[in-house]
Amino acid sequence: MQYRFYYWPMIQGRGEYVRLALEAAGADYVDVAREPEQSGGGIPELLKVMQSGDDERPPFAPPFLKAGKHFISHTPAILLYLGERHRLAPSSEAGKMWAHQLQLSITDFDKEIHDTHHPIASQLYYEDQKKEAKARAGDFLEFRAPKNLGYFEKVLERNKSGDGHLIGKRLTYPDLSLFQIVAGLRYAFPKAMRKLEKKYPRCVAVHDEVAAHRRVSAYLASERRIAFNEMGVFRHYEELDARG
Ligand SMILES: N[C@@H](CCC(=O)N[C@@H](CS)C(=O)NCC(=O)O)C(=O)O
Repeated sequence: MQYRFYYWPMIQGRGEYVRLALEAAGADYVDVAREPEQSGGGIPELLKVMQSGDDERPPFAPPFLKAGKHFISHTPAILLYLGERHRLAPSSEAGKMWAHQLQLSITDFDKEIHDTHHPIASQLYYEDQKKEAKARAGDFLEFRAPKNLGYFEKVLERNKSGDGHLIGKRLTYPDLSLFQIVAGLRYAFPKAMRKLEKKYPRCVAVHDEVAAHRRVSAYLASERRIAFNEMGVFRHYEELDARG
C-alpha cells in the first residue's frame, strides 16, 4: 500500500516525526504537498483535503496520513498506527502503550519548544512577541529542557536491555522522535545545547544511533529532508540562545 502523507511542504515541523518513521520503515509514501501542483500536489491539495466538507472525521490540522481506508491525524496517533505495521513498536499491548506514552511526552516537549518563540500567540509573528519569547526561552533552557531531557535519560537508564534504545533492544518510533528533538535543539540553541547535552549522554547516544541507521542516514543526506529553518518548530534566534 502506498501512503499519502500530508504536511506543510516548507518545514520539518511536527510532520518530521512521521517522515522519519516512514523513512526508517522503508515505506512507500507520497509527501503530497511536496509534489508539484500540476501533478495533484502542493499546498492546494493539502487544503483541499482539510476543507473537504463531506468528511465525517475531519482533521484539525496537519500532519495527517491516508492509509487505504484510514485517515489519521495527530502525530502520536499516526505513529501508533505506523509503529505496529512496520515493526517500529513493541508487539505486546503494554509495549505499544508505552511507546504511545513516550510519544505523547515528545509531543508535549515539542509544544514547549514551539512556545519558546511563540509564547503569546501562534498567529502572531515572532517579532511581535520577542520580549516574551526571551523570557520563555530563558525558563525553557533553565528548567523545562533539563526536566524533559532528564525524563528521557531516566527512561533510557532504566531500560537495562536498551543499548541505545528507549524500549527493549531495537529501534522504535520514540527513538526516531528523540533523535529529532536532540537534532532540533542543537539547531535552535547551539550554545545552550553544547553545555546541556553533556548531562544527557544516553539521549545523545540515541541521536547518534538513529543518525547512523542505514535508511535514516540516507534520508538525512537526501533532498527529502528539509533543512531546519525559521518557519518550523525548531528555530534559531541568536538572542534566545544562552550566552556562550
Ligand atoms: N496535536 C497535533 C498538532 C498539529 C499541529 O499543531 N499542526 C500545526 C502544524 S505543525 C498546524 O498546522 N496547526 C494549525 C492550527 O493549530 O491552527 C499533532 O501532534 O499532530
